[in-house]
Amino acid sequence: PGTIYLKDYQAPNYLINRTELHFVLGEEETLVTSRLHLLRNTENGDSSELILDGQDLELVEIYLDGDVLDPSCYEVGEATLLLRDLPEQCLLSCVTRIRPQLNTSLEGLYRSQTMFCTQCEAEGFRKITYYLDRPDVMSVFTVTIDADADRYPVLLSNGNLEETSLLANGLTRVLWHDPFPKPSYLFALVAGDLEHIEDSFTTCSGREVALRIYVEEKDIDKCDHAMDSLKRSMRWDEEVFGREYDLDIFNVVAVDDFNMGAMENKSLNIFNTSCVLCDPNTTTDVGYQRVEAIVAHEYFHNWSGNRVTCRDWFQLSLKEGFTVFRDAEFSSDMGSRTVKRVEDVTLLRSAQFAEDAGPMAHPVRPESYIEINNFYTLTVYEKGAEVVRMIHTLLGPQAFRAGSDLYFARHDGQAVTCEDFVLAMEEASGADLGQFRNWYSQAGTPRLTVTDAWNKEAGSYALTISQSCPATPGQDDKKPFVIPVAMGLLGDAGNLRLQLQGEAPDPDTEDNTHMVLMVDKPEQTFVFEGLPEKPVPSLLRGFSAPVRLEFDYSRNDLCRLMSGDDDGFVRWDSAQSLGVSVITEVQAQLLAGDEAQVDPLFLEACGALLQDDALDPAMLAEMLSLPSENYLAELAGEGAADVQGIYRARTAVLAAVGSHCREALEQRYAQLAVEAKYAATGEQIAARSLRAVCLNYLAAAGASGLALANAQFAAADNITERLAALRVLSQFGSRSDWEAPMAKFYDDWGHETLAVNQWLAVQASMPDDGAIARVRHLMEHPDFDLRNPNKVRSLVGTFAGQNPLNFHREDGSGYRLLRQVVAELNSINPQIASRLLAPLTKWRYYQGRAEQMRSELELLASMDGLSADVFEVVSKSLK
Ligand code: HT7
Ligand code: ZN
Repeated sequence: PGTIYLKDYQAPNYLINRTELHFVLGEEETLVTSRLHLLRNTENGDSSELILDGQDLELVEIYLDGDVLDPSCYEVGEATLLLRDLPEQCLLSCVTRIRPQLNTSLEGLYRSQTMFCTQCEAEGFRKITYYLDRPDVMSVFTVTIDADADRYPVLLSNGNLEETSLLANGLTRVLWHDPFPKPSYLFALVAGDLEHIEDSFTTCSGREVALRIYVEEKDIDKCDHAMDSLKRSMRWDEEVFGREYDLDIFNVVAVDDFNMGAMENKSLNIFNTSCVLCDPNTTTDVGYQRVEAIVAHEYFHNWSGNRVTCRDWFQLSLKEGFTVFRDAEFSSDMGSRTVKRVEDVTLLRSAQFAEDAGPMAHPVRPESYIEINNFYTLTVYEKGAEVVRMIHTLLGPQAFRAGSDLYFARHDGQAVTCEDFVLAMEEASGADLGQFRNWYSQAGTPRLTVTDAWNKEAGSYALTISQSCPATPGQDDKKPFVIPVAMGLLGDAGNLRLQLQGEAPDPDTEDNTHMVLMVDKPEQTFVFEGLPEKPVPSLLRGFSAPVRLEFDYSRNDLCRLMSGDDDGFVRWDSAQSLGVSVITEVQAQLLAGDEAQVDPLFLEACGALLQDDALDPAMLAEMLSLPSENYLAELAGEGAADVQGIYRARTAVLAAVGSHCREALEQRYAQLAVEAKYAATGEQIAARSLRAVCLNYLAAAGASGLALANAQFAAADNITERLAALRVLSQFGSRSDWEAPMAKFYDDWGHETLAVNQWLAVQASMPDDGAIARVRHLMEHPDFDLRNPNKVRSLVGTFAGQNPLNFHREDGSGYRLLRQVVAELNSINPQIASRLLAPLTKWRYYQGRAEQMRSELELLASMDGLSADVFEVVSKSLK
């Protein structure tokens, strides 16, 4: 497979002003007739040759302006249709035959259970018909669908339903028209026997929008949370970004077989069932929050993605980074801003930083790819959102909103670039983002090293900050970034007033204990004056930039920040740093053959947190959660991650806290029991999350915790508490502790697909020696299906990603298992195969495992029929 480069971008030489599609859906095959109204794009030369994209298509008929096209005027290639001697303006019509029933890639038109559905982003439309399948070709679509209404009473596409009729052949025909020009990746079609719930939303200008969520009949009671989330999102986007919805109808459909979470097709969002259905017995608290966030994310795309779209796929972060930023702001406004930030930073630091340090590292705006599906990454999404967040920090909320308004007004109906976004931000604010653009073009996580110097006589305190960025594939030397470092200085009695040397005090600033330092050189020193005492610096407040920060804090300093800083994020981060330092120390003790001695300072700090009734329980739960094994491995650095050592040390620390704080943990656990009926409210969710953390410590410490978990499992009226108990039993108990509840869970909830998926995931993450045999056994379970991405992710994805102890077993059996599954999936669903592969690509990190991991990658590389998706990841990982 070849490499595609950003530098080679060329505008299309034809435009497609109107696209008419006609589908005849059948049980064996589907016939697609396209009528493309072509116009030569004279801006781009005057070639009469046109190359359309097409994959796995059978061309049945082809006409130009109503006449059968002479075979000398076209050529069907492996993935193209070449047309010669086209007039400047013409109507090209093709009939193609496709077989959705055999399409296991879940791209293009395919079957999920008994329904037809589509997934066209990024390049799935070319599996439906020959087309200019690229985002800068925007067209007005009219779609007719003929189908048997007994099997498929619901027939949906984008835009408005204009006609329904019964045909002489007994089929039903519907006609949908979408007045907004859109690229092919936003096209959607759904046909099935579906039920729906309906509601309405009145927009800020008084228009009524009909809102519908379509699901299988059995799931009709699980749609209310998504509907409420949708209405909240619509209101929020009006209030915060001034964005109003633009059609009279907005449909959402839930499908079981789906490669990602959801898809923002114009007015016809398609969702993975796991990201839209909610019920207390199938959806955890985290699941409810996820549904709200994803519904919002897809809805927000209507402006950031659909009305203004990407010129090419290198610009993917233009819509994804911006939309993730928007959905994070929405979630922060709906719940706790600090907790949301902590969750996002946890993901960024444990997974995006690793991606940015690995063989697939790429800038937020990549410069090349082999398979675009491999670039729907944490870097493009999450780091992309951090880049937008930094612009927000640099400009301030008002100028940022002015920039966003200008961007939407200027580019409505266009396909544009990240540069256009930055230009709008600059023009609306007057800011110069010249050097800031390095965030778009340079990969890798910058490292900030901070040192301090206290001058008692002068009452001055100097912070010297130097930045560097490690080399990444194809980028050895990096230019300095612009890094906003939000900060404060903590004194004995609280946060100190900040006065920078050489700067006049700012009379306008009410809050003079908080400041954002602009770090834009390799090294800079900031001197603060007028200080009564040596402060403890509170750095990177709110995680104001996606960087690694190094400052030599003493454990006492960390404890002070943890309990006394004004910034919730820094309080949490200090607790994490303390946790990392204590676990690392215990790891060294155990490695030396000594007993684990957990620093009493840490134990006391945990005890103090548990007594802090003023802290929001959700925040307390975050502060008491130890850094994950994956994060600890990432911190260990290349060649140094000892998974077994990390696991043993982390477990020893859990047990020590559990014993030391037993009374306080038991008390909190008892106090937090939710008596009321299950509801996914902030208050109940916070209580359950802190209770789960307490239970985890207690179970790590011994039998009484396991007894509590058993009782919790038996009494629970919701899956959140059931799974929390099951997890604790299966992590810390022996077979006799978890076997019966595990079986009971399946007996009770085996009929609910989404509950079964979580049951698979719990078993996939168990640390015991039987894990690999169990995963292999579960792959034979009647509920497992390699063609269903949710099942694969729950079982195999969780095993490889969340069970480091067993995935990295010394005998290599974990690696072998993953390689075998990837090899099988390669031909079934290449997108899922290559995503699943990610844990193997981190072979450089794991002490003593590099050879085994590499050799599994080599086996994959030598396979016949390797998909472009897997080829790209394997070949780049082996370099
Ligand atoms: N824009 C979408 C990204 C996407 C996708 C979704 C479902 C299946 C396959 C997909 N390929 C790309 C989802 C989003 O970010 O909102
Ligand atoms: Zn998105």
